[in-house]
Amino acid sequence: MTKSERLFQEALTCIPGGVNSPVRAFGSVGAVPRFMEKAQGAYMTDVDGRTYVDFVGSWGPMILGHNHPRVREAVLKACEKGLSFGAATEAEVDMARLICQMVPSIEMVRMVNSGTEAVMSAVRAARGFTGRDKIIKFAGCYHGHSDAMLVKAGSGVMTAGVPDSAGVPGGCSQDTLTAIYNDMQSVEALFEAWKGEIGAVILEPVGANMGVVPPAEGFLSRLRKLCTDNGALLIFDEVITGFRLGRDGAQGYYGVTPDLTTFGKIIGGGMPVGAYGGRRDVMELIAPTGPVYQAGTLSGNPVAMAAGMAQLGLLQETEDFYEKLNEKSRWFFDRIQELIEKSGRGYQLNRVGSLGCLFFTTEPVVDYASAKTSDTKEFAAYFRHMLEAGIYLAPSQFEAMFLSAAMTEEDLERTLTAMERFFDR
Ligand code: KE4
Repeated sequence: MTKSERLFQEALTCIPGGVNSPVRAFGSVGAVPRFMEKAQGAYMTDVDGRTYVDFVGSWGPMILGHNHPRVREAVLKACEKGLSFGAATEAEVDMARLICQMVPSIEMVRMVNSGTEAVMSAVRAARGFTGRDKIIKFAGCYHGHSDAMLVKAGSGVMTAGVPDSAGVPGGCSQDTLTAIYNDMQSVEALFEAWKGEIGAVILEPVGANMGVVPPAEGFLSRLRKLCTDNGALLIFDEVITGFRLGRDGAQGYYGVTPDLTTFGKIIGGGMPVGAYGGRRDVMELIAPTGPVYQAGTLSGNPVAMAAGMAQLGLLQETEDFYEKLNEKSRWFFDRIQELIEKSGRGYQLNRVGSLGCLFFTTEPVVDYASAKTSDTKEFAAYFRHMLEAGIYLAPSQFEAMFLSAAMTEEDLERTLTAMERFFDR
């Protein structure tokens, strides 16, 4: 029995599913989760001493690679002054100013502790600002586990959101309407059916929780216009794309400005950090200056700020950081495309910047329904094959590959070789 197997058995006795977040349980890929011991640069090493090229990167935060010395040193230095004060600190001002500098649409920003908290708070701010309860989300987009976001995909135009989890009262999800990603008609129909009642539209500007699904040409700009014309706020959930696609995330990459943006992952440099921000006239409604309540014991924690500032600082000051990462990613994904063509299997590859997803389906993947045509059994076999080859992928067909600046050409060639062997088996 490996140490991971033993630890998993023990974990199952005292943690639901043996994990602190469901996807880590490897439930859909038929393997025992690898318990990780340490990580450095592009690699993670499990408790049995096996090292992997890591394409999960803690689900996005590790864009520089793991344990970057600048980030680690900043954290250790901050720890020397104490771990948490529950009081205002200079670090929070520095962090807020840096985010506002890097993302032009952010006039004010509030730090929280996770992407879930950021989305929950941004939705509340939008409802408070517009005085409207209805919000529109898109099937296949994931925005964390707050009640209003856990609604079944695919409800019809007139039907209120139906909970997609036990424990979510209908009252919490009835005001969440679901549209189809990349389908403007489905959004227009909801605005028509609920005229004057839609407070906000929230989406991942690049879908990355149904695998990777880029916005169709003009989709984001048409959503922008629809929201403006109807007095609704446009919320970009950039928990994944923020500081990933560029300094100013997807909104900079596609040139569309939301009213509010949510962040997570990269802004914490590996520590638990989320944030939401945007228009000053909206953010000034947040307590204590306004009637929209939101709070958090460890929000803006000085050690977490030190990690986030170090990471964002490196991203801002490193010459051509994104050009280099996106060029390396383009080269890598082009090579995968060649392997797919050579295999004759017709699989689909979607990619944007350093995010990508290989779908085990021959249907172009443009939304949740087409993503779901993927053969998840074939994906599971591919996942296990790659894991055995020392390549650590997200244990689900409906996640993304996250490339990091630490990955070398050799790491990527090794990954491509393992992929080719799978296609040739
Ligand atoms: P957290 O609460 O997990 O920090 O963030 C929630 C969230 C919000 N918005 C987007 C676009 C997200 O992708 C996420 C969380 N992403 C998943 C991975 N797809 C986190 C991994 C997990 O749940 O363990």
